[in-house]
Amino acid sequence: MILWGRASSVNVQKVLWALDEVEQSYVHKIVGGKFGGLDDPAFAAIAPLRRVPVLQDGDVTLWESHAILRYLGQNGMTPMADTWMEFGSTTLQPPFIGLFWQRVRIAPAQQDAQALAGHLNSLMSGLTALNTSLSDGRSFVAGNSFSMADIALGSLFHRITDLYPDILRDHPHVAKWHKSIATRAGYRQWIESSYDELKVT
Ligand SMILES: N[C@@H](CCC(=O)N[C@@H](CS)C(=O)NCC(=O)O)C(=O)O
Repeated sequence: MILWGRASSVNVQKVLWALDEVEQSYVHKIVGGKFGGLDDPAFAAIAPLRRVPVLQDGDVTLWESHAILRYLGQNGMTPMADTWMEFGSTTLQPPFIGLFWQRVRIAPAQQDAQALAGHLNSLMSGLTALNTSLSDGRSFVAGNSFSMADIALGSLFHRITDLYPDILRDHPHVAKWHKSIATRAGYRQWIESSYDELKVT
């Protein structure tokens, strides 16, 4: 397999973590961000949006990080895992991205306090829904087995808790789940990494 994408992208990090979980070997082609290369013809030909990640497996080419997770997770993808992955795409990740851009990727002088507050509010609603659901005591997002849904959601939490260290104080079930997935080798290697290269000052 060939994975295209810079390791500082949270969407690429999901795939790196997933490849580690399924013990799949791959060639890593680092493009995007400060590395450029998204407009190179070889990349543009396989990535209509010229965004990362892109995964190639023989004749199969996939983009959209959650589609890639589903592909890698094939046998372990349950309807519940799928549901929580969609929750990630539609509910949890959009406010996280908005918040991350406001706090990290936009110069302080250009930051919009009202937009930031809106993103934080939406993120908290998503966290509350996840916390309420996890209060049934299950170990992972989609049941008692680790799944790609844990990667889709869990990949956001290093940055969330780094930016807002107390954010899980009132979400104990999410905090417990995060503590457990954060011990996995793929999380440690790919998710728990510095995002200094993305900071605009
Ligand atoms: N919905 C897409 C989002 C892809 C995306 O926005 N990728 C960003 C990185 S997180 C990108 O390619 N940005 C341009 C760059 O890295 O130069 C996914 O989940 O894969």
